[in-house]
Amino acid sequence: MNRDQIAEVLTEIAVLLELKGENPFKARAYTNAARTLQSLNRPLDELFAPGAEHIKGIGESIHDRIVEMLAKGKCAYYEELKASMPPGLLEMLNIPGLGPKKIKALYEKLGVETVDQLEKACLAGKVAVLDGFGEKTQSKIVEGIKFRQQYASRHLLSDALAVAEPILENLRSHPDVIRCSTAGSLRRSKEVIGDIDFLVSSKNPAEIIAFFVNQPGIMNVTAKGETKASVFMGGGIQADLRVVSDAEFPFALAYFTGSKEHNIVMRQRAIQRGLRLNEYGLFKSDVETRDPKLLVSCKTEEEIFQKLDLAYVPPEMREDHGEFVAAEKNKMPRLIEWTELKGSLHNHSNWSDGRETLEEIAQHMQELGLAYWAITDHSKSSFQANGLDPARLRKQLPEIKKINDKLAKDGDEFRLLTGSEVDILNGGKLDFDNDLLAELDVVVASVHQGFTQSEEEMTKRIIKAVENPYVHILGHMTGRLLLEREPYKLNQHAVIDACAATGTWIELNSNPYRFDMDWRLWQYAKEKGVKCVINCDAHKNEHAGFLRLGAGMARKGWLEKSDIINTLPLKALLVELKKKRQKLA
Ligand code: DGT
Ligand code: CA
Ligand code: CA
Ligand code: ZN
Repeated sequence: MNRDQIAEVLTEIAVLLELKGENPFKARAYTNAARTLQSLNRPLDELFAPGAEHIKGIGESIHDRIVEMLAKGKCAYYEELKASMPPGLLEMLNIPGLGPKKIKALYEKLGVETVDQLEKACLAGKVAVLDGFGEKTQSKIVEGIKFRQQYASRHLLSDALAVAEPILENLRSHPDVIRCSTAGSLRRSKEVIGDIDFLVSSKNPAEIIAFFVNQPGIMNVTAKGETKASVFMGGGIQADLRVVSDAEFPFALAYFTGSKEHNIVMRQRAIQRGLRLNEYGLFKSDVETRDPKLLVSCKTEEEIFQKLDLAYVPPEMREDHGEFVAAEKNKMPRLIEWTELKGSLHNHSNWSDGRETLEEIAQHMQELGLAYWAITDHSKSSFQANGLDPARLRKQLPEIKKINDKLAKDGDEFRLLTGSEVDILNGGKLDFDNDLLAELDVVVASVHQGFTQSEEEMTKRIIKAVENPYVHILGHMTGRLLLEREPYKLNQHAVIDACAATGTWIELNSNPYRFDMDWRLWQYAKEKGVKCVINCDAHKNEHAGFLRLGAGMARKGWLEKSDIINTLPLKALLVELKKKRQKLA
């Protein structure tokens, strides 16, 4: 266990003792010991070596418990204390305004053991009438519970980015900031974010902390120290900032970028080389240390990887998903850049449930500098999305041609492509006949209803659809909506195999609720030779921006430019769009 972890256990022991109603001096001794521990600079291994002099402010029994934690990685006394108490009580400590004393009273007088029970008791007015509580405290607790629910929740990548990017910009322009970056899951481009992590290097941490906690959009400052702070942003997203010296920056960046799983392997590699890697540095030492005299200096993350005989691993790949094997052999993929994407092949217009007209879409996407944009409105079975029947679709085709003719006449190279997002019906039949599908440039096939089938039925249904020679792309493979709807049951590997066998492409749907197919499966798909299409599934012009998020997910799936169909220029794309039909039809 490291210093922070041990200090945390000591602090929790103090709280548990208070909750138990033990002698307050005993509890305070643990709190003080935790603080003392944090303030000592020498390595713990030295301070608590056998025979070492006892430290002032840490009594005999606490000293022994620290020695135990260093040796065994756990503390029996703490485990016992915790086991003797309903776990919900500790959880209540996270509610603003509730301390051990109040929690103890609620437990003893109302039998409240969980946050849920506490909320019910408040709503029934039972808390207000207790001695030392009152109406005001009761409503504060209810508020605190609501706040905590937001705190505990997780957030879409897009929401976290919207909050983080302006703050990062502000930090970057502060004169005392030397280097700064996001870290954590946000930097790794995870599809769902717990909290936002910022890292800054500076010679003036106090100034940076003060600047940070005064950023616009901050609702509440939950912790503020000399070199770190935690805040709540609008939307209930928590953000942490750490300020380090510039020499520490690359090590802290690598550490706080994670993932935890990735870090563990990095640390192991360091140990195998007689080194120690932690958030403070890489040290020539075979025990945990932060002694600057032992530091192997690295100016960048790249150098840290180098010292561990690894090629640089981009943040998106740091998931312990095979990156160490690739980096050892210097066989890293050259990951896709979103600027290499030339358009999107799954999008809607106001003919179905999209917002803009065909003309507005064409103009906007052309202005963005894209090369093409497929219009794939819904088919008739998606009546809730105003899906097109064959007659309306056949009317849409000449409208698109008209726009393209005008573009050609003006010497513009941008083109709309015709298409459909055709429903995969129960049993795998498509919503349109092949005759009609054959007239379209791009056919995306997706499931939009009948989500509750068995895995076997759903797998058969989708495989049947991808076997259709006119289906280019399998749309949002699992139907999941992140934080809202679970994926339907599906054997995704079997579907990938079927796509490989038929030459069907799989969509990486870049809508931040979807990111479907999941990044974890792309390495397998790539191995099988399946191509990816990074699609916006745009329902508004502003959804073109999803391309960047989708590329982030593709990077997590190790995808390169050559794996992704919509990096092709128009001419090459049109050739590719004919291949499956030529082979199978
Ligand atoms: P999140 O916030 O849940 O979306 O995920 P992360 O990865 O941002 O996690 P967070 O914010 O708790 O911590 C940021 C990074 O710090 C994490 O990715 C790895 C590193 N880290 C935090 N705690 C530990 C730990 O106990 N051990 C190791 N090896 N790394 C840790
Ligand atoms: Ca985080
Ligand atoms: Ca964090
Ligand atoms: Zn769609």
